[in-house]
Amino acid sequence: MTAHAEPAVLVAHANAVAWITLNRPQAMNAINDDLRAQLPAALRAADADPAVRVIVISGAGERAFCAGADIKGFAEAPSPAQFRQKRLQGHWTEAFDDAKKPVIASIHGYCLGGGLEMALACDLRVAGEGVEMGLPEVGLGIIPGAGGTVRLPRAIGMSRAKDLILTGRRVGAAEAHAMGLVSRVAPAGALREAALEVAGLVARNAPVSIRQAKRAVDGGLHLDLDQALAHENAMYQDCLKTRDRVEALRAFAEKRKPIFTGE
Ligand code: CO8
Repeated sequence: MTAHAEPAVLVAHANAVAWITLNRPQAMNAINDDLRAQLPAALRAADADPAVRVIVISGAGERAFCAGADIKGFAEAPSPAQFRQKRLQGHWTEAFDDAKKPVIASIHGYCLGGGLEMALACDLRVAGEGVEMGLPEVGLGIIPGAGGTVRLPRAIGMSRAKDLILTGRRVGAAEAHAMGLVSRVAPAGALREAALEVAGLVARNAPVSIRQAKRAVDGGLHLDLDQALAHENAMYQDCLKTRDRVEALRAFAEKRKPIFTGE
C-alpha cells in the first residue's frame, strides 16, 4: 500500500458484530495485492477479538460486493519472482477457513469470480435483490482457482455447480436463492439491515455453541458417517463443560433471557 492510499479494507464494530468492508469501490472492490493482504489480517483480528461474536463482509459503493480478481493486472504472465510472491499470498482464503466465528457475506451488485469464491468461503450469504453472481473464469482462460470448484459443489450440489462453473453465466437473486447459493434475499435498500438481523440472530446464542456447531458442520462434511458422528459428539462434549450451558437452563427455569459470557 502506498503512503496515502485509502485502506483496501475498513473495519467497524457495533455490538458484537465486526463489519468488514472491501474498500475499492472505484474498481468494484476487485481483489488486488492490498486487498489480498489486508482482508485476511482484518478477518484474523476480528476472529481473535473477544468482543466480536459474528463477522460480516460487504463491499463499498453502489455497484458491487466484489468483481473478482483485479484483472487489469492479469495480461502479463508473472516473472518467476512474482509467481513465488503470488504463491505466498495465494492462500488468502485460508483466513476464512481458520475463522472460528461465523462469517456472513452481505452481497450486493456484482459478485463475480474471486468475489463469489470469497463469499463461498463465508458461512452464510445474504444477498440484495439486484445481485449478479457468477464464476466467469472459464471465459478468461482460467478456472475458478481460489476454492470455487471445491466450495461451490459442496454448497449447492454437483449439477448446479457445474452449470455455473462450465457456462460462466450469472444468476440473479431469485435463482441464487432457489439453488441455495444464498440463504436470504433482502429487498433493495434493506441489505444491511437483513445482514445485521442474521448476525444478531447468531450473536444472541452461546458463543461456545456457535463455535462448536460451526466446527461440527465443517469438520464432519468430509468424514464418513461414523467418523462424522464421533466428531459431532466431541464438539458436543465441549459444550457440556461451559457455564453458558448452565446459565441457559437457569434462565429457562427463571423465565428470563440467558446472559451468555462465552465461558
Ligand atoms: N478488475 C479490475 N477492475 C475492474 C474489475 C476487475 N475484476 N471489474 C470492474 N472493474 C473496473 C472497470 O475496469 C471500471 O474501471 P474504470 O471506470 O476505471 O474503467 C469500473 O470497475 C467499472 O466497470 P465497467 O465500466 O466495466 O462497468 P460495467 O457496468 O460496464 O460492467 C462488470 C460491470 C460486468 C462487473 C464488468 O466490469 C466486468 O465484467 N468485470 C470483470 C469481472 C470479471 O471477469 N471478474 C472475474 C475475474 S477472474 C477472477 O476473479 C479469478 C479469481 C482468481 C482469484 C485470485 C486468487 C489469487
